[in-house]
Amino acid sequence: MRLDVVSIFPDYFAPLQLSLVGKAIDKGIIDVAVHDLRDWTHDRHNTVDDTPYGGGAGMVMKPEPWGEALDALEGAAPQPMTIVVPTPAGRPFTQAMAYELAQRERLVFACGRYEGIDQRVIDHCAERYELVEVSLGDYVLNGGEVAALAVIEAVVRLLPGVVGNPASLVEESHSPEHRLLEYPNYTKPPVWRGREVPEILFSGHHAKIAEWRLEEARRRTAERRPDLLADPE
Ligand code: 97T
Repeated sequence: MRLDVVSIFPDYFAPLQLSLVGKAIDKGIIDVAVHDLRDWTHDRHNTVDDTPYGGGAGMVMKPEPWGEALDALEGAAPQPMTIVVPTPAGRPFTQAMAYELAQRERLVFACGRYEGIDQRVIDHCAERYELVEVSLGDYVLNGGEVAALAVIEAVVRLLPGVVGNPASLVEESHSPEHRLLEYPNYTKPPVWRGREVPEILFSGHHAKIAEWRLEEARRRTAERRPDLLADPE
């Protein structure tokens, strides 16, 4: 999979070299290119934003640098592009969307700052490419960079060969097979600061353990995320 990221803060993406995503790069499973949007400006101040038509607070990202950036990326590699735009006005990002995006050949992350990107860029993307506008949740960030990092990690770990044991993808919270929060986990020592590991986990009775874990997962989900139990999707 090829990943392109366009941002006015390319340094935000240094952590992609680390950990599991970094290993996926080293193994050749993904190819990542981070681009500075200002490379596609032509004025002395490398201007990427301007005041909003109609008035209001904040600044809007100008369309021209984005148009040139997308044209350049389109010409740089042959795979069809899926444009991912993090925005608080997007569809809530889910594990199901991560599985969907993991099937694409090429993802291009367009990270906006300020109050967002001129809507004509979004409309242009929808017409010319596959476009996905995603939100990480109902809170406000300063820009799309942190959201893009989260989406990249969620997607890349689903690619074959990235996570050592693919079975671990099945059991985890929000996997399509298991729409529950994860059960509590324990390791050695058996007693820590007076706190014991639940007895059932020493029993060796695998069916009973599975039943206990499912019950714990359901209890947690009911407590913290009742919406997951109600949602038939
Ligand atoms: O708050 C934002 C600003 C810009 C781009 C994305 C976001 C955001 O994404 N998920 C939640 C908030």
